[in-house]
Order: sequence, then structure tokens, then C-alpha cells
Amino acid sequence: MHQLFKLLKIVNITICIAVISMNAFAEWQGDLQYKPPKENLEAREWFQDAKFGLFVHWGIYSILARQEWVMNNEKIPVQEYEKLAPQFNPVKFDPDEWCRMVKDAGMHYITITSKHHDGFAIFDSEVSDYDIVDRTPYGRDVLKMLADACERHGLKLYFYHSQLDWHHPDYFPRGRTGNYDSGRPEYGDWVKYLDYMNGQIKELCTNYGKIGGIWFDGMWDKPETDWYLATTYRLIHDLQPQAMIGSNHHRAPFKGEDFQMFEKGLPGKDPYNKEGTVSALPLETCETMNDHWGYHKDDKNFKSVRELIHYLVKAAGNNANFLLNVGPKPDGTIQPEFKERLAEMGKWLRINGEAIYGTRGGPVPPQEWGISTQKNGIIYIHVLDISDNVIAIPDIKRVNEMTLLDGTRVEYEKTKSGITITLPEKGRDQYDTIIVVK
Ligand code: JFZ
Repeated sequence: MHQLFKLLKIVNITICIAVISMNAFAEWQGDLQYKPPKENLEAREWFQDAKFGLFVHWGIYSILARQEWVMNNEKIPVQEYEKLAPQFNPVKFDPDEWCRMVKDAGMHYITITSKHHDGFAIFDSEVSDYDIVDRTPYGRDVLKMLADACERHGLKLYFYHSQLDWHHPDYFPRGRTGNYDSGRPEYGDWVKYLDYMNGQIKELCTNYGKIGGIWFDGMWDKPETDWYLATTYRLIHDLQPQAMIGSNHHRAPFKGEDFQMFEKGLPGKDPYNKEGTVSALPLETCETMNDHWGYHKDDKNFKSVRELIHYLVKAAGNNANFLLNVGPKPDGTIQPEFKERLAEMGKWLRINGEAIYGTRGGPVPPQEWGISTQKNGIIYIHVLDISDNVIAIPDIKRVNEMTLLDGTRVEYEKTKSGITITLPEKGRDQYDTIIVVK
């Protein structure tokens, strides 16, 4: 009997230790003490109301015109890759024109790559000379130019910053990528790398006015590593309390993060987030307009305006923002195929934006035919695919008035589980017929 008790005690202790360490493992990254202040909570509301932003992948990789992963994919040694910098001369870059394009598209913010995985900073950095001011004939800080333009045009600016770095020698031990013989030494000081990274983060939070936030990416390259996120996140929140932190680590958000992003898919349906967690934080999903993020000269697989509008509407119905990407050319211009699509989306939003901006995901769960959004007690039913003139809507119990956005009356009938709507012949929209339910 005594022996049995002893055994049970050992088993019990082992289980306790296992449970504690599992919890610790899930929570060891992040800023465990973080409580968002008022200005951060307000920034989150603004963000959720804004709904639509422009993602920009721009760097010296655009010269090769084979997307932003070209250094890793083609195993280019650091010394070779560095030769791109003296060729980067975006003389046609016009930040005011970019901002006008963004506003005209109905977007409210820009998220631009301050540094991508290749390690090259397109801003003026003091902690490194591997940047646009020190290494290119252009010699100007394009982020500063863009930040000033955004200020003039009333847009918010966020920075995408890669934690993963294929260039810095102290990014060591190496992760899943950038593992080829790049000419970097086979040793390095991880803490020195993090100091360098935090140094650049500090610059981004100091020299560009009030920023929207930081969009991190690349932790997934070394998931087992301690990134000392509390240090990085506190640095940002101390310097800019309203700044929203998000990280594309494809897991449930860590403490200290202010929004959750999804890549190439609606919340919980994206291909990378295996956990499928959708948190209570503000949500954002990003997508490319063709098949690459950075400029790719041969990629003509453009999504149609219809597909892009449907993506925006479905994101809104899933309570998420849509961050739509362009990869500018090395000369600073944006290709016409991108500009045309953005302009068309803007045209559509000028008429239908009421049912998108300022809304949250609606009470009717996503259906075959479409989704719903809501704002101030009004439900917007978005009919994206009409195969039938009559649609059944569950979960709506009381209706005072039902019209199209332009005021045309809509006929409906009450049923046991909700209502059925007969779509009017006139006033339908080619992309999304919106029914306003009061
Ligand atoms: C990341 C970047 O690698 C990419 O270049 C782009 O910036 C995008 C927005 O974000 O995309 C990823 C990140 C991780 C994986 C795949 C794509 N992954 O782990 O398979």
C-alpha cells in the first residue's frame, strides 16, 4: 500500500511538471505584462473601421524582378546580392502619387516593408550602413518621404519588418531558410543580432512621426528560438503607445500583440495557420494581386476586380481588414495592371462603402451566396453570388425596413428560422448586391 502511494505521488508530480512546462511553452514568447492603454484601444477601433489598406513589398530585390525571395531561392551569396544596392535608383518614386492612388482606391492606410528577409533597409539606419541612404545612388530615405506624404494625405503608415535576416552575420544559428553557402561565417551572436534589430525598430518608432504600427514577419524561421519579444514589444509600446503590433507567426497571438493577421486566406482559413485560431483582437488578412508580393516581371496572373472586391467583402463579413499588396518596380512606379484594379475598387467603394467602412462582421454567418456586415443597428446583407432570386437568411428575427443601398424596396417573407428575400430585378450590383436591413 505504502509503495502504491509513493508511485502515485511520483506520477502526480510528473504530470504537474509536464502541465506547467507545456503552459510555459505556449506563453513564453510575448510581453506577459502588457495591458493596452486607451490610445492603443482607440487605434484598434480606427483600424477596424478603416477596413482596407495597401501592402507594399519594395526593396532592392525589385531590380531582379523575380520577387522578394530571390536571394534565398537562387542561393545568391551576400557579396553578390549586395551589388544590387548601387543599382537601386527609384527616380520616379512619387510618394504623393502613391498616396493619391491609395485614397482613390478607398484605402486608409499603407503597410510597407522597412526591411524584408534580404536585410536591406529602405530607410536611413544608423545601426547599419546596409540601407538606401548609405548604399544607393538615390541616397534618400523613401520611408521618410512616404511618412511625410501620408501625413499630408491623412493616411496611416505601418511598417512591415522582417525579424528573419539573410544578410546579417549574427543571425545565427541560421533558421529554416537562408541556409545555403551565402559567404557568412559559421558563427554569430544572437543577442547582438537582436540588439541590431531592436536598434532599427527604435529608429522606425522615432524618426517617422506617429506610426500606425509594426507588422512583424519571420519568427517562423526559428520557431524554437527565444526572440525576447517582451523587450521588442515594450520598446515599441513605450515609444509609441498607440502603435499596433502584429506578427505573421501563424499562431494564436502572443501577449503584447494588438492585432492578428492572416496570410492568403480569411481568418482561420489561411493555409499557414495550422492552429486555425481566430482571436478577439482586430483581424487583418493580406493577399497578392497576382501571385507574388515583390515585383515579378513575368507574373501576369492578375486577380479580377470581381475577385478582389469579393475578397474585401468577405474579409469585412469575417470581421477582418483587407491588406492588398502591390510590388512597385525598381524605378518607384507601380505597374498599370495594379493601378487599374485599385481604381476600379475605389469606384465601387465610393458607391457601396457604407456597407464596408466602420462595420463589423454581421450576425448572419457566411452563406453560399455571401456574407453580412453590421453597423449602428443596421445589417448589410451582401449577395455575392446569385444563383436564385430568392435567398433564405437565418437568424434575422425582426425587420422594420428592407431596401437596397439606393433605397429600392425589397420584398421579404418571415419564416420559422429567419426570413426569405426576393431580390429585385433592378438595382442589382455586378459584384455585390447589398440589402440594408433596419
Ligand atoms: C511572408 C514572407 O515570407 C513573404 O515574402 C511575404 O512578405 C509575406 C507577406 O509574408 O510569407 C510567408 C511566411 C511564412 C511562410 C510562408 C510565407 N511559411 O512559413 O511557409
